Amino acid sequence: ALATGGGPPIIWIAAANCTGCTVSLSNRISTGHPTDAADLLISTINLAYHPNLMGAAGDLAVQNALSAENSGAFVLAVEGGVPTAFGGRCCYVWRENGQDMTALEVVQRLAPKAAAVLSIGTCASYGGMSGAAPNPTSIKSVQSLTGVSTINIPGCPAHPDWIVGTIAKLLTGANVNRDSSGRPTDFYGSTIHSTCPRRNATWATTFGQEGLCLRDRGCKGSNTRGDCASRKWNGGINWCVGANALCIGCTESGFPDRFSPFLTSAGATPSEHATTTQSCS
Ligand code: FSX
Ligand code: SF4
Repeated sequence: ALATGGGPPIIWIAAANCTGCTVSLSNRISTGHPTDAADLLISTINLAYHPNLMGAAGDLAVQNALSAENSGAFVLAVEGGVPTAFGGRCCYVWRENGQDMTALEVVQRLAPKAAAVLSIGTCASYGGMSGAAPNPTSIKSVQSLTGVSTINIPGCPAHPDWIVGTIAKLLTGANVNRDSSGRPTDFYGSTIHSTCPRRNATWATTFGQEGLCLRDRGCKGSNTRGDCASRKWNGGINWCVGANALCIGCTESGFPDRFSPFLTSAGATPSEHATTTQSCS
């Protein structure tokens, strides 16, 4: 589907976020088509607007977005949560007819008209980092703001394959099956813990112990869904647990608050601490 280069234009809006999801997308490296970000952007998808990756700037860029909006069928991708405090004036996305437009205005206008709405990253999907307590800009997720049922691709950042794979599926016209949190089951169908190679290993007692399970150090893998253990990151080089860092729950709603502080035990009860078994199945 991607190889044909057809398909509806994609308007990518940057709301309140760190641009990590765009950086992650730019890191795509694959043996399959599209092989990298340039292949994706130049030969495969019709990206009408992206604040960081497009060649156009200023009025020309905004006109591209507005033409796509008026073309009938477009896909809206939102990166970042949407600030609602102060009339949305913490976050402007572009200038239109001489007026600065907030993410709040643009997302509310475009989402109901889009053929599909992708919430890219945990911020757009659930609030994420940008909506962390005390949430001074009253961030909302795209779905809670607009009432539109979004396809959520969480992760802080989202994996490039999760983004590209979901767009590919949309272009084929196939149904994107989602779980109760709006995530494509193709990528978020199991917990990190259930596929982790350290699942039967002894619990690590400190950091830097190669190959040991990080549960007692605070790993959130048993409460977090994603295929990081098999897919890995940075072109299949490594992943958080593989680098002896723990899973911090970044694909889940409520992240980061629900999983903080990160470096404390993820649910091991005092009685479990007292056992000598110290490995989990
Ligand atoms: Fe949030 Fe993503 Fe984390 Fe950053 O879009 S999911 S802060 S990696 O850039 O929005
Ligand atoms: Fe892997 Fe973390 Fe589960 Fe241990 S707790 S097996 S490190 S995902």
